[in-house]
Amino acid sequence: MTSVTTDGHRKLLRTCPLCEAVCGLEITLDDRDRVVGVRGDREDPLSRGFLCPKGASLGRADEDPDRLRTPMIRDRATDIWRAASWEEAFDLIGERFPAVVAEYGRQSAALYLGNPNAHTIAGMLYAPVLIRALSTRNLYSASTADQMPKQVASGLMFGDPLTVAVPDLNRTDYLLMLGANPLESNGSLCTAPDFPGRLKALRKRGGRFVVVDPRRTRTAKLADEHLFIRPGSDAYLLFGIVHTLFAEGLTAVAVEASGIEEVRAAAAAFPPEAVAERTGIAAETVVRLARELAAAPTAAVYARIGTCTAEFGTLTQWLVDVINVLTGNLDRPGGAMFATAAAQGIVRTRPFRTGRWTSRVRELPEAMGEFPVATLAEEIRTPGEGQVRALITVAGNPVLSAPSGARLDAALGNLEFMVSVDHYRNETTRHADVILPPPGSLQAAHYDFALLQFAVHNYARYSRPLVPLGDRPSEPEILARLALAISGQSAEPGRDPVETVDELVIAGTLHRAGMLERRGELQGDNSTEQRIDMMLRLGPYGEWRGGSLNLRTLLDNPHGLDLGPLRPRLPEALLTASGTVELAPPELLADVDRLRAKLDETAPDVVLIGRRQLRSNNSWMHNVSALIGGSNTCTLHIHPDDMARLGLDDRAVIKSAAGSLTVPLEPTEEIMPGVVSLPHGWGHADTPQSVAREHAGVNANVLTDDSMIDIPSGNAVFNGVPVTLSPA
Ligand SMILES: Nc1nc2c(c(=O)[nH]1)N[C@H]1C(S)=C(S)[C@@H](COP(=O)(O)OP(=O)(O)OC[C@H]3O[C@@H](n4cnc5c(=O)[nH]c(N)nc54)[C@H](O)[C@@H]3O)O[C@H]1N2
Ligand SMILES: Nc1nc2c(c(=O)[nH]1)N[C@H]1C(S)=C(S)[C@@H](COP(=O)(O)OP(=O)(O)OC[C@H]3O[C@@H](n4cnc5c(=O)[nH]c(N)nc54)[C@H](O)[C@@H]3O)O[C@H]1N2
Ligand code: SF4
Ligand SMILES: [Mo]
Repeated sequence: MTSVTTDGHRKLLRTCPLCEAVCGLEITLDDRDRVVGVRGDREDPLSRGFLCPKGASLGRADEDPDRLRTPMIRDRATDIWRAASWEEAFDLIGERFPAVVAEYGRQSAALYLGNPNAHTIAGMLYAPVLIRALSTRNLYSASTADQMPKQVASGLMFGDPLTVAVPDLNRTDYLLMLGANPLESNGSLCTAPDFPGRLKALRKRGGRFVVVDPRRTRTAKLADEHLFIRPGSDAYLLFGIVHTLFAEGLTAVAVEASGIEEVRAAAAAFPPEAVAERTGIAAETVVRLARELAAAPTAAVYARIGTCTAEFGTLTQWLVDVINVLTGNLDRPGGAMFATAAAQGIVRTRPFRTGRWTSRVRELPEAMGEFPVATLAEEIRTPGEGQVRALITVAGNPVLSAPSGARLDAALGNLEFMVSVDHYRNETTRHADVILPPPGSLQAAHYDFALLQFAVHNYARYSRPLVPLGDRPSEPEILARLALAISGQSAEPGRDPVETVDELVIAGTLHRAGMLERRGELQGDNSTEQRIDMMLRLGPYGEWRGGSLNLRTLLDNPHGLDLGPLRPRLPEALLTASGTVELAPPELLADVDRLRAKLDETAPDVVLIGRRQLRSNNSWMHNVSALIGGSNTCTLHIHPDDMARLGLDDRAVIKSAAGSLTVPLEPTEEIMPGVVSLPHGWGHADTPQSVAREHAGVNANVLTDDSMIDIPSGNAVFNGVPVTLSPA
């Protein structure tokens, strides 16, 4: 949908691809397709005009002159980069990558998929082609530095790791939020544009909002109550609540659930008095929280990254939903519910499990087909059969985002061949032999296959590309050609490699659905659109499932389509062996022993946690000058009492078991004594990105330790890392 203004500018609509809030944007382009304005799309039924500073800078990010626009090839002997044609780049990959695999075997190849893949059509629909072409077990992603604990807990309880409950934010009467700061992050595993507005609305309608965080964040300031908690101790707090619910007869289970007695028995070891010291939260507060949750007409517990990237991440995520079940709030309006996404994704038929195979060096179990990113460095560095020698990264910067980043940095230097698909030469891609740059986000079509599964209101929106590709390949084409190149094949002359992929997927899907004869009905300008049309038709609102939704509907509704409030989905959504919500998976009960054993351990003097910044996006928007400065700088938050106690001035040396850094200090009373906070994603001193280099900061993950993981999920531990501080 385009409207042309008098000055020849065009206003176009699309979804913001930058964070999980999926805001609708109205973008104004001039006659040379440059972005002259970005506004929130007021007619988007979900985001209703909301926009944050990052979305407003989308044009600046796309047009950043430091972005790569042509493939780059590095000469290993001199470390000098040169621009190359796409043909030359793919030819080189086709020559070198298969040669490494031929010499060392399939497992010598690895793939790392970074966070933006969850936002792009390329990542969701075409990265799987790379996975198939590689056929290696060495698959890694940002998921094990992020939400894997939630997926493992959900997978074990509900049978499917994508069946993740979200707080019914628009209707709940009581929200207990742990380890999330949506006023900076705009929310995660809870797709809710204008999260701040939704929280204010909750309070305005008389609801209660409680935040648990070692920092008094902007989100905490908006709450009715904020509780400081010792980092890494959320599982103890939640167990204290579970204990109280049983002890006081406050349970009111309203879904088919099994394992209730096992949970009661496990919780016996965690009475509120026993967890108070470890959490820093008084026993009577724990009891009160349990009573409030039970008494509220509806309530939801929601926990995010602060609790996932912690030593007991999976247990914490499990206990969140245990409480949602015990208080009768799972799957009911106002409680914790499951979205009904419009596009049919992977159809799973068997209950989720982990550990179907294990990693070579540390024998860590796979989860969702991946190994923990915390073991990637040692898989590259440890000699032997199956040692990783060739790596592909797509939209990731693990040197800054994975634990023990400095170790990984060194390990990448040992690879025999590396390819990166990325806009930038950065801390990770500088190790590549070839960088393949995707086009700008406005040159890509957009549909949120992943994030709409976690929306707080059912909704769908499809955007066509706003700006033509010119002579550049789309990211789907880059991934499809890369898959061919690493298999030692080249594209068939006259055949579009994306179309080849799509035709196979469409035929396979329709065959399984017994609908091959309907191939001709699929509409769309290209094979990607036809594939999306198929996924919509086969989805729960789809034309082929008794509804009416298809691609045409979304094209006719460019502001997005309101598909209604969340609705109960159990028991249909369950894929567990028992057909019930399984409250006591043995894999999780096994980890409770570890939790209990650590209850009485003496806490370290000072521990490190992270934080997110409104005008930042993990590691990669620090080259957009409009977003840099102010609160968006890399400083260590520390309580003034700790500064005085440790004799610190404006800078300090901070040391952990993994490494040490010199950091500028920012004293603030909004952090607990004994806790310090450093944002991740910084550390750009050696980058060719001109703006980011001037605001380099330090890499927080030099301090985090890849030997520390959450056992059931293999997830990295970023919060609660023991550190010492001394004057610089
Ligand atoms: N502006 C901006 N938005 C982003 C991103 C960004 O970098 N910048 N990144 C995006 C990504 S990839 C994600 S995954 C999401 C994450 O979204 P959120 O989960 O909201 O992430 P944070 O804002 O880091 O909030 C985590 C909070 O956990 C607290 N915390 C730390 N340790 C603990 C602990 O042990 N217990 C408890 N209870 N709290 C703890 C921290 O103090 C922090 O306030 O944000 C996304 N949105
Ligand atoms: N200490 C600490 N570490 C953390 C976290 C923390 O809270 N604390 N958070 C973790 C979390 S939640 C996450 S998600 C990870 C993120 O970890 P990563 O995904 O590894 O890192 P990002 O910084 O998101 O890097 C994204 C890369 O993708 C590129 N890019 C952007 N858009 C596109 C695109 O459309 N296509 C392609 N091909 N490339 C693109 C960018 O240039 C950038 O290089 O970091 C984790 N690391
Ligand atoms: S909140 Fe997220 S989706 Fe919305 S404009 Fe900002 S970056 Fe984009
Ligand atoms: Mo993330």
